Amino acid sequence: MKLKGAQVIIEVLKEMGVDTIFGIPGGAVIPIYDALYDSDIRHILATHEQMAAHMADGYARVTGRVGVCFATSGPGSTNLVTGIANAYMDSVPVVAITGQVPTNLIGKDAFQEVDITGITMPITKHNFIVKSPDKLADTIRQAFAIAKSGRPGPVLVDIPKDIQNADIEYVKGREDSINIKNNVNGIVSQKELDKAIELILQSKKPVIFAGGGVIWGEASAELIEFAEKTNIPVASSLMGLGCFPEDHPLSLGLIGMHGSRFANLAVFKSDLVIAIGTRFSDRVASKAGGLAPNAKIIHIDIDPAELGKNVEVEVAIIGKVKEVLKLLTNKLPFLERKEWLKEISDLKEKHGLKYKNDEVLRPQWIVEKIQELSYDDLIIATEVGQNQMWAAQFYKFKQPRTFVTSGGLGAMGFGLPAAIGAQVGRPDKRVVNIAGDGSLRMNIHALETAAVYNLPVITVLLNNQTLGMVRQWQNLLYDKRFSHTDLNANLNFAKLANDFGVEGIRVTTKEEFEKAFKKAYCEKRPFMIECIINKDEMVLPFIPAGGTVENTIG
Ligand SMILES: Cc1ncc(C[n+]2csc(CCOP(=O)(O)OP(=O)(O)O)c2C)c(N)n1
Ligand SMILES: [Mg+2]
Repeated sequence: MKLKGAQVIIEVLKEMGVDTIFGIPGGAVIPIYDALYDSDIRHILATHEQMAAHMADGYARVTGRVGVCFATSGPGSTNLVTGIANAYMDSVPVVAITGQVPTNLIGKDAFQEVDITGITMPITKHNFIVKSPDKLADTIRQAFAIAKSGRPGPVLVDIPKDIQNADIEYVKGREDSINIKNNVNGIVSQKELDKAIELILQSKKPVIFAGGGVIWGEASAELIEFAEKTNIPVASSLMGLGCFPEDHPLSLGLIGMHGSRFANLAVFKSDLVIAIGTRFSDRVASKAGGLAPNAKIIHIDIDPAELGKNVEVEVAIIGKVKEVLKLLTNKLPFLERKEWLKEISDLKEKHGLKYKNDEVLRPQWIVEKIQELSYDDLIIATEVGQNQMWAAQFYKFKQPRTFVTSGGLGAMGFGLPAAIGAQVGRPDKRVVNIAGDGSLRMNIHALETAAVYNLPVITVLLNNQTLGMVRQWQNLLYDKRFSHTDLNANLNFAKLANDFGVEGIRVTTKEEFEKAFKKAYCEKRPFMIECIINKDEMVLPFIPAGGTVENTIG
């Protein structure tokens, strides 16, 4: 069938099962948008391309599918950069399609020409520029295959305008018409497995440290089975939250810089760490060897480049975490660990997360109340800073793909657009964005998108009138020299939300919050609840960068 290049792009997206695209049109993608006009694919018009990328990212995180965004050449594509870097750092499958100036103008500083494949080289799993019409269809198919194979990540396809206008013979393919040969051959090393089993049998104080790879590897059920059979407690990185139910007796919850002291102590005292689908980021293993100084480490990951990168490991198992966990569970007997589990429950009693629960409206209470009032059935997104850490600490995640947060990049402004993308991907669920006032300022115009498409995201703004997390560091580590962290307290976010078409309610007391949240939760439309909180609230405990649990503050 003869089609225009732009039509081929839309046809291939349909082959890939794409139902939603986030983007903004422009000169270099007009042909693609023209072809989109005739298709059933839903398009969400963003207010800024960074938003489109974060929306695609949020959509991918909650659905497990590839998120797709479109941008025009030049500024459209450079606006995607933060969003692409964010997806790269957190291993999220996103395909970004950008328009490019016609091939005969490339390299001539044409209007809105920018070398976006060069710019995004270090922040994409792979990227392409399509220079010949006959490569177009397979390049897009390949982009999807790369984005979702092995360790997922973003892929960018840059398509010059003349390729979009070219006449192309299109032959329909299928979602699986391109097979990626990644370096995981599917065979798990027997030798490494045997070594792992021996270490697990010998260990008196083992812990599991689970990361986002468990979620992307769809291995939560296998993790629960493995942990229950071996009675090994499970700690989680920020990206791993939700992969193991936090109400499970074996759950330790979050570890690292803002993990509970009890969880960090449990890992610190352990003699074996079984790390699964995690990269030992410096937010967890801040000081080399300081996370678990007496432990041997078994590291299981699909990406061989992660094994031994940030910490030295005794046993490195390359493979799909789901399969490796099944193999380990089958080979191990039921193990009882009364002493270790007793030690851990004593630690929990002594060093669990706490906050002052008085009559004051406090962020920790707000997070707990959100969970209680919504019957535990939410997807939580966050911005970056204290808001993010209070959400991670006090919301008890029980299901994978229910926590959407910018982990590796820590990009303020991620939460609201990601929440919108998540809401598009999971219309059956309610998405709450726990936000900070600094971060929300960055992308507040995404509220308009929520209003226009009636996406019932609830923004719970923890308004402390400050760049709180930076202020906290200044407070604790920089002698209270609050350099440029106070924000304009006169901005009325609730009022601003109303102007964007989202009902905004400002609250200052616990009673007002409860009333407002109940209302927002009952009515299926977007809301913003602006909670005025004290700027001196802190996220505790806190292990300063480079320290260990022995340096914990709070
Ligand atoms: C794009 C971006 N710029 C700057 C930072 C540095 N930074 C990290 S947390 C933070 C403060 C965030 O303030 P707010 O959103 O109000 O959150 P709070 O900590 O007050 O809850 C800043 C400035 C960042 N992470 N991202
Ligand atoms: Mg703030």
